[in-house]
Amino acid sequence: MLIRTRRGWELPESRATSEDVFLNRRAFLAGGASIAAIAGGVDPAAAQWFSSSQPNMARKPDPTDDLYPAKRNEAFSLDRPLTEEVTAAGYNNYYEFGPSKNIWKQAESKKTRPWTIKVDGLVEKPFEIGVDDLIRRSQLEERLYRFRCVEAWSMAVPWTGFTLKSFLDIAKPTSGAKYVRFETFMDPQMAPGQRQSWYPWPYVEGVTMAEAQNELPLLVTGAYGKPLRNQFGAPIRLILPWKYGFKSIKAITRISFTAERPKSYWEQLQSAEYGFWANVNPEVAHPRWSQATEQVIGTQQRVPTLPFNGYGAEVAHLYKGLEKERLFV
Ligand SMILES: Nc1nc2c(c(=O)[nH]1)N[C@H]1C(S)=C(S)[C@@H](COP(=O)(O)O)O[C@H]1N2
Ligand SMILES: [Mo]
Repeated sequence: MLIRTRRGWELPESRATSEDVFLNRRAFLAGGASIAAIAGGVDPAAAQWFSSSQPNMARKPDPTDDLYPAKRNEAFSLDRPLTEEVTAAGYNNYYEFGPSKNIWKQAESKKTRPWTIKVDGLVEKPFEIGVDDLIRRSQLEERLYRFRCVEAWSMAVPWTGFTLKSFLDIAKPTSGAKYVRFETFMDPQMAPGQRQSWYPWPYVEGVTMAEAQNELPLLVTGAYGKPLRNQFGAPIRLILPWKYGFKSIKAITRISFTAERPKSYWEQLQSAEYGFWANVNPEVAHPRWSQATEQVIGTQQRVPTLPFNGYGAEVAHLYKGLEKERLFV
């Protein structure tokens, strides 16, 4: 067995671009994790290091197999090639299963059925719905979206899902609802990362009602023309293509409508570095690295990062009058 031990405080700063490098330092000091998550775009060699183990591309049968591939919505086209499935499936952030990018294997232990989603808070009537029920009641479509992680790497993925907007018709929020709060499953037995008590589990994210009503946010249930793989956040996740990747929460079990702004997982951990809005902006550097360019995973290319990740025409208007807020963190 190959054991990589590198003491956290010895990481060269140029490679320390991971969202949780700070945490790993704490973990090392506490004698915890033995793998440092130091991948990101700054050092392409580091990115290759993480994709050195090829994911197993065989898939188990899924109760929604008959719904895929869904019809592609041609309105969402790309300025770059799609990332190869095997590349995207072998380079993930999923801290419930560990701090490395190479968690596809660990994520196989996630049990994705039965799976229910609790809908509560400021809604006409709280309810629970089985994920297959929800998927079959919704209109699935495929969209090609760019995806930009705050660590300055990017990919382009054909996601399948339904709009968050369409889900609002099912959830029926009341007029007092100002935010939508999403929560990931909590099961430390199944997800070893959740046994690490210095993380504020479960993973939480949120958007405003105005953002939820926009055409772009997708509740994603598939990728590459198939039901979602575990490492991508099966059976259902959010995708917000104009925001840094950490906003796109995986494996959702609860959706709540609130009057108060939810405090996300990363904000709870490090509010100096991660805030609520997290809109992609090449001009606002992360406190520890530039956001001007991004490493396209699976290639040797670095390309300029676009404001709102190239989706400004669709979403920039949502932020008028909010200029005083930390919109790009
Ligand atoms: N529940 C949960 N959701 C999550 C994460 C996570 O660790 N746990 N990581 C986030 C981050 S930092 C990124 S970049 C994307 C990665 O999505 P991908 O693995 O499909 O590329 O998922 C986001 N959603
Ligand atoms: Mo990320």
